[in-house]
Amino acid sequence: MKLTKLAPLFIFTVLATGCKVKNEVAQKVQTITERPNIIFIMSDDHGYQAISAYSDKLIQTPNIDRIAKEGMLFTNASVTNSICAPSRAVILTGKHSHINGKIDNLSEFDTNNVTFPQILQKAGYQTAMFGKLHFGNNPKGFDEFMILPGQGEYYNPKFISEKGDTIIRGYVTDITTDLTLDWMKNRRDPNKPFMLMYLHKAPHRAWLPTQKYYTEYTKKTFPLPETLFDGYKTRGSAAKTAEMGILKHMSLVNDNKLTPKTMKELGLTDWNDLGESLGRMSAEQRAQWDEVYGPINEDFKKRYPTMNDSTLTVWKYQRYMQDYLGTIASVDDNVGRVLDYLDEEKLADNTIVVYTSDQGFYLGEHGWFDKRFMYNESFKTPLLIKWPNKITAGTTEDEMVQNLDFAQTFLDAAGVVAPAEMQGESLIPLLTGKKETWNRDAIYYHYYEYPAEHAVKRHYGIATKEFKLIHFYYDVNEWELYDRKKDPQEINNVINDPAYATVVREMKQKLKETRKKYKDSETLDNHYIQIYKDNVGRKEL
Ligand code: SGN
Ligand code: CA
Repeated sequence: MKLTKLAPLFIFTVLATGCKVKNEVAQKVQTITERPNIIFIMSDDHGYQAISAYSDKLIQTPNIDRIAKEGMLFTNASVTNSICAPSRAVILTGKHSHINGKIDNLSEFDTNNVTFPQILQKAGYQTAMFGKLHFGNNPKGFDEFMILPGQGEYYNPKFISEKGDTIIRGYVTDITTDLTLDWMKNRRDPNKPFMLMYLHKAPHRAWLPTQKYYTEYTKKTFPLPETLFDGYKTRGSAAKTAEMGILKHMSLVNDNKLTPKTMKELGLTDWNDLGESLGRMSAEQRAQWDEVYGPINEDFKKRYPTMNDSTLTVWKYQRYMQDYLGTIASVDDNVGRVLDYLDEEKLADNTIVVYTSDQGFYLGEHGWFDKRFMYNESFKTPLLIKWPNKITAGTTEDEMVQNLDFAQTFLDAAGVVAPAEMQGESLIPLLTGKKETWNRDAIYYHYYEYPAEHAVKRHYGIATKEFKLIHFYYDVNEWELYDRKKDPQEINNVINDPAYATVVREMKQKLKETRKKYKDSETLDNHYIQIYKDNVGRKEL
């Protein structure tokens, strides 16, 4: 164990106080130095398909990949509810949405919930949060925070802190990192462990990259996903009625960056324009933007008259990927800055670094963007963790872990007993190669935000390593079953296939038991339907 920055304090105290005290101090220093620092890095809507540690078809992310190279890559990590603020509430409380009450993006987070940062702060950790929270209120349990209001903005964003609001000029991903590094370098006591939440807005819609990367990425073309033209055969009505299709629901203006002028010239109408997002750019930033996006508009004007649904889908997909991945390139650079700092300061060995997203995202699979469904791309979330003192470098873990597990993992790492109401499990046994104690065989999922943007119907379900059972219970009463091993793309719903009759029976029984285990019920389903009805019409936080 290295004493790093504690060494001078230790030596001084020992010289000054003599032998008996010497032992006590040594013991104390040992305990303090053993407690790891924790850096929780989370981006917003970052699908695992866009991290080269998982797949290098779309982008190279060498810095994020470093976390897996120096630590562990989870191939089967998922969320309990694939939407922003609810996912964050699950992470902070270690409780499912139906227990912590934050079921959607509309209601405020109930700050009577106890969160793991509050517990760590009480246990002597320094705590700080920078970036996107999206709760509609300020976080508790942090010595310092600077968060974006609501979704936040890419250019010249506003930040909220206890001292008030500030607009910081520049690009949100760089600024969030500057704030994070500034806290680590200048406002932290090096003699105490810290827990830092470093939370990117990117790559959330409407995908505005920084100049360097929109210049680079608008020149690229990307491979088409196999299910881009999915017709949802065998799927139920939820997939068919969802409004997240690239062709029909992705905005040519807001998302694909056509100007209102181009739209008018082509006689096209659209539901949205970039209003505030582009409006926040300075004249210089806007001129640089127009230099690149102007020719894209001109080119589209020439092509549009000959386009059909299929060529327009491909054009929109390419435009989507160029901007979405462009924002990720900045996240990757900035993650590299934080990892470099840890290396330079010799903090890396005893610092747990987590990289994850608040959920996965469709990058054209099933013809979609957005998330919400329990289907693979939005249910699965990237997860990479390094902790050189404890995790063997370059390992891969395929156990089913969830965002529900973070709170207990961090408390366990800090040697603090987790409250009994927390519903996850510490990942420490998996991280430290003691897999024998891990026996989870099914995980639970429940999505609520309906009716709402993207029109994804309410559903709950369970997944085992082999199968996934989903119940769409509101508006309709439909079940779907997927064979995860034989049909990883989930295009073949086998709920009515006689060959799966036994599996359906067993999975329904397991779902019942799992709902009971996590204390979810029809009564709660109805309670949240009622609460949601009261919330509809409220603006998203
Ligand atoms: C915005 C987006 C949606 C997105 C939600 C929730 N529309 O409303 O596409 O699903 O956020 O995202 S936009 O036109 O405003 O971009 S979440 O990550 O916060 O849950
Ligand atoms: Ca999100």
